Amino acid sequence: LKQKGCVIWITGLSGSGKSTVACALSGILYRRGKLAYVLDGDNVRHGLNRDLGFKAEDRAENIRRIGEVAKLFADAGVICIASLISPYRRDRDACRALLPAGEFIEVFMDIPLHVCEARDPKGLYKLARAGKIKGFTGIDDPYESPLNCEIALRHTGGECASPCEMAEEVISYLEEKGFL
Ligand code: GGZ
Repeated sequence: LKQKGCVIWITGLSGSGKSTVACALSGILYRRGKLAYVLDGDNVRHGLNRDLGFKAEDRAENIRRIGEVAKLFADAGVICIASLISPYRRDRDACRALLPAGEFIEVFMDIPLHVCEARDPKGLYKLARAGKIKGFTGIDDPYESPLNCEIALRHTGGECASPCEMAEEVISYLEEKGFL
């Protein structure tokens, strides 16, 4: 196998664009003939992690399981893209510790809460503000920003880069580090 596996861990608030960037990224990799697989928190919660809710312990377990599965994919030579809020630094660092140095690439969707909230693609922020969802990340549950992530995808001034531009930034990083 010529391909070196790794885990691209995309963290950020709900509505920050994690899934969209993950999808754009996997599309680019597919077109380049690379084996990639997306583990999306929201999707994995329908199957493997359907027993888990959103309390801190449940989130920790959600992240732990996805981290372990991502590691298996990386071991198999796959570029595994994990996209989940993963709000706690400790949980993300535990996933990082599962992989050899350099093979865990933390990507922070650095998008301000007000931008995510204005997007509100599923109307969840509105429900959280109305108190109909309790413990919603960014509203009444914490989000701990990464302190030393490999890549931060920023919101500069008035506009966000497009999901494609963001995915290309990750691609450049992978090229630079010899994964592509
Ligand atoms: C945060 C919630 C919550 C609460 C439901 N807090 O943006 P989405 O809608 O489509 O994806 C979010 C998803 C969060 O699952 P993760 O597995 O990514 O979270 S974690 O890493 O923290 O375990 C959101 C929806 O589920 N959602 N309730 N209370 N997001």
